[in-house]
Amino acid sequence: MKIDVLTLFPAMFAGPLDESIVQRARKNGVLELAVHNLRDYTHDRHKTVDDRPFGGGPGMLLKPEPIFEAVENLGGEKTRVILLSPAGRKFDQAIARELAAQEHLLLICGSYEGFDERIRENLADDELSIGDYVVTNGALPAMVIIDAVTRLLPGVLGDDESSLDESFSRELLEYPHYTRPADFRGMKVPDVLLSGNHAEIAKWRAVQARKRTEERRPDLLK
Ligand code: 4GY
Repeated sequence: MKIDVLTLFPAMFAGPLDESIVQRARKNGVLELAVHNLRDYTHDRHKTVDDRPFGGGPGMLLKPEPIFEAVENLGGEKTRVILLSPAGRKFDQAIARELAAQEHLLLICGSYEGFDERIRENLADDELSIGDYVVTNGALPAMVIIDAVTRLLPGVLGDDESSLDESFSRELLEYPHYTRPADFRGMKVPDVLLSGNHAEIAKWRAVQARKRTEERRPDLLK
């Protein structure tokens, strides 16, 4: 899969995507990632990417010309062009799976007060939000989406890493996990997990996952 990112803060992407599973996917050629500075698609002396809203009001908007030009340069037939802003549909594991099936994503990070509406209406295929809060710009949201999508690409996760996706595939939270020591400062691991009775252990885990989901995330059961 190819992912292009359009941002005013390309330096923010150094680090998170150079580690761990995403870095491994890049090295293996499963993910081809390129981060582009929106200012490189301007033509004026000041590299202007923003302007004041018609009708007045506070703040600045991302102007259409550099973003249209960038998409025309970077995009093709099979590109899914995605805006990132709090006004988008809420990103979740189902959308991550949907995106992981695409050939080419072009993620456009929001900045300032947001986008000129014509970008939304005439250029974007989709608009996504990572949650109902506002961060300073779309770089962190883009990295969240890239990370969640990359780990779903075929061949990226090894067998023992894959299991974590199951809790959301089953749409339940994970049951409680314990490792050694069996008694840490008097805090004991539940006896059933030390019993060696695998049927009982599976039953206990299913009950715990259900209980935890009911308590913390009843919305997942609806
Ligand atoms: N939440 N999900 C988000 C965000 C920064 C003001 C529009 C989010 O995706 N992006 O908070 N982005 C804002 C800042 C203008 C983008």
